Amino acid sequence: MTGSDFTPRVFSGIQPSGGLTLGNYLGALKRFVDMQDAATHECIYCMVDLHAVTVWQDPVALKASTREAAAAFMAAGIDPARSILFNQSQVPQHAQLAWVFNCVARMGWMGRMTQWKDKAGKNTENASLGLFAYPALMAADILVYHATHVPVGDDQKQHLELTRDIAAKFNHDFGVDFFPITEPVIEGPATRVMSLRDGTKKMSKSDPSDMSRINMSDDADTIAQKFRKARTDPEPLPDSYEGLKDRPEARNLVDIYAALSGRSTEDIMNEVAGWQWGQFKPHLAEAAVATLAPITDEMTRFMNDPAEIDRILGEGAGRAEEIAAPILTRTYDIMGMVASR
Ligand code: AQP
Repeated sequence: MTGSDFTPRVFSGIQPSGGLTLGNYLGALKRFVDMQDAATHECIYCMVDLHAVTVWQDPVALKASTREAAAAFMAAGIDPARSILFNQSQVPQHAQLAWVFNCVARMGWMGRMTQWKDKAGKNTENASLGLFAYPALMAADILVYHATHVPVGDDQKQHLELTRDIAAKFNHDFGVDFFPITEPVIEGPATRVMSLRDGTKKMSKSDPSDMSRINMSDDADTIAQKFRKARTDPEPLPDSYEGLKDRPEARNLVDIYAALSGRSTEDIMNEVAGWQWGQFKPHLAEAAVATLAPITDEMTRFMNDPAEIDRILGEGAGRAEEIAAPILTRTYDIMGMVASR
């Protein structure tokens, strides 16, 4: 059975491990909104707090970041009446199915995950068991809703492949066609926005340097300053996108500008060929502010009413659980566990 035999359903999530970045916006949030607005799929979006705690999170900061992320989702255009919006820890079936998948996935599969290697670094002895098992929880997040499509940034491609492997192994081991083989949706001009300090590293909310990223909560002056200080090289902009091949920082800024302005990179190169960075960077900052300022204002408005955010997340969790609970019960049943009370 493939994804096409199931109800078209989208699931995706963002870790509330800090304030969301322009990378999260362009690579994920903006596309979540597009999929909601296309109205071809039921959409389920989640603040994945159980993933966030695979590395240390200050409890007060985690609560604030979860509400801030929810505000960012809604400010960017997620409508909780049309999409289901909630935080992961409120729906217990995520963790319950993750345990099942911990028993389906193989140690070797998990050990090959590049995110595990990157985040655990050399000191794997000291990394949490949760960080190692992270991809099994991600598979559970998706499959507990029988989601058929998952919009993500490029960095999540390997985890999505593992989700497909887990679904296929479960179906094969138990002789069923129960879990869909989910399709990743990795498309658009900004599937990997890079750090402003190092064009070979992904822009990340947990990078120690705040100058490496644009936060969705940054004001216009901060955005202009971060782009002004963004690392580049001494050469002017070339007349073709090809000319950016070995210039990662330069290419990143052009990619960001193309994504923000909704234009092709070829079109952008026609406009900016021969420009110096002193001319291009203010232009880029202006485009970023034009996109982000209305969203940031709306985020502030939502964040002024945390009780309302909590109410929306609670309501979303109830709707999510209505879908997840029977799928978990059926999973237990397939495995021979007595699930009814
Ligand atoms: N730089 C990026 N460019 C494009 N897409 C990105 N995403 C994240 N960074 C970029 C996409 O955003 C979604 C949510 O990601 P996440 O926050 O759950 O985890 P992450 O990918 O690990 O993001 P961070 O910012 O790097 O988080 P930390 O620092 O906490 O690990 C995903 O779809 C991701 O692809």
